[in-house]
Amino acid sequence: MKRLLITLFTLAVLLHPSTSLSQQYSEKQKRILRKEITEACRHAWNGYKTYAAGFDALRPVSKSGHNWYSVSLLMTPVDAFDTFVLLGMDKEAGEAETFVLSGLNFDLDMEVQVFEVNIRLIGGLISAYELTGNRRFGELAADLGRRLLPAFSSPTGMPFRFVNLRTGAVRDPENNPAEIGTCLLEFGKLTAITGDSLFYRTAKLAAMEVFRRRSDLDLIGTIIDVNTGKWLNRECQTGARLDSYFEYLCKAWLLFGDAECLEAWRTHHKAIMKYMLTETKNGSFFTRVDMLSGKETRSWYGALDAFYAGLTALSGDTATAARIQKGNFHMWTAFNIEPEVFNFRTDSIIHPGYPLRPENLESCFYLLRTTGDHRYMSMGDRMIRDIMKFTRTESGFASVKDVRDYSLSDSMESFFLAETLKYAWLIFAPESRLSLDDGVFNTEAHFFRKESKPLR
Ligand code: DMJ
Repeated sequence: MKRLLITLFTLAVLLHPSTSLSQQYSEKQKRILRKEITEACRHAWNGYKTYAAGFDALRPVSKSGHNWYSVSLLMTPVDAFDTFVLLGMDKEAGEAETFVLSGLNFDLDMEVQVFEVNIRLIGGLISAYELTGNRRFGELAADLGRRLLPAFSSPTGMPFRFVNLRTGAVRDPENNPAEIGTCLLEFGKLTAITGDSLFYRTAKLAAMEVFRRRSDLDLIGTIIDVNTGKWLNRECQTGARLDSYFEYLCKAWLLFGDAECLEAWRTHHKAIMKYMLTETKNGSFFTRVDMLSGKETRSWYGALDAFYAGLTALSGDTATAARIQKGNFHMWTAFNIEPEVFNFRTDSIIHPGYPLRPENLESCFYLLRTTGDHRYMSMGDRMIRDIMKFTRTESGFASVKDVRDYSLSDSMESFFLAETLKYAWLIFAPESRLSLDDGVFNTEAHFFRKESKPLR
């Protein structure tokens, strides 16, 4: 009997999901991992410099450069600069700085997507300004911010998706909460830097116009017409098109002490927990629901949703965050590398790509910081090793076209340098290197220092 009990106990320990994640990392192991991640970062940058210098991004399979629009906005150097500074890669930081300060000019008769240039360029320039004190970075950020303001000229104050940098002409009123609400942090910082309150007022009004249109269940939809204020798609989810709207409400409180944003964040978060959080044997996932009825539309979850575990931890609920992260890790390990979207009830893949996204590692970082539990280092270790093993090419790192066969596609998004490698490195770095008491990361992992005076 005693032997049977011991065998059962041993089996239970071995099968417990945390067993393989119970490793404690020594200082030496962490140092080695940081070194490997720094080397990966250097490899990606060398590829960019050799094959795509001056372009927005590297095409790592064809070894060429790619621009988003007709003229390069130097997405990769701007996005990567603060990662190089954080990782102590001084030579690379100097090179990225030279690209940016000698090549960046926003006076272009060219249409850009407000959301993307805001999080990557204004975000990158603000953190560069705060890190170096070089006013030129701040001036570039403010110049781009002013050129984005005409996008908010809709009858509701919510922005159009595209704006011409020189003429202010706008296009595409069918916008989504993430692209509408994800200016709060950058525009708040621009208000602090320039003293012009218009930036934060504009971004805040836009975010609050989304909040005002929440359903009786405190949920929102996926697409809204910024001219009429009417929802065009009523599906609520935590991933694409909604993710950073929720993130910025919470972080505008942390960064600027904006109590209205805190209230909005709490309202949505409560509803998300009530109607969307779904427990399974593999961990917790957020399902998609109709904003009016709260009824499930599709049990789809993916790489972008994974950030919400970190946000939940950051906002203080580490127990729920741990269950969501268990689901995130399942998503990673069940399919070799996480797919863009899968059905968490049937464990089947909906969209099979992995474009080098950071969110799963990002959540490991926040859970590690908030709980101190080394299982999140083990998770991060597994993920970054898979990334290095399966996505490395001769000239950089490539997105995975299909996680089932590890086939690659010809793209290395700038967020790989801005976010993925930064969060990976931070997981193994001493807390003293960057304290979450001092500020918050924008949604592209650019660190903004906390403001002493509240904004509203
Ligand atoms: C990044 O540009 C940002 O993190 C954004 O909020 C979501 N998508 C990518 C990374 O996956």
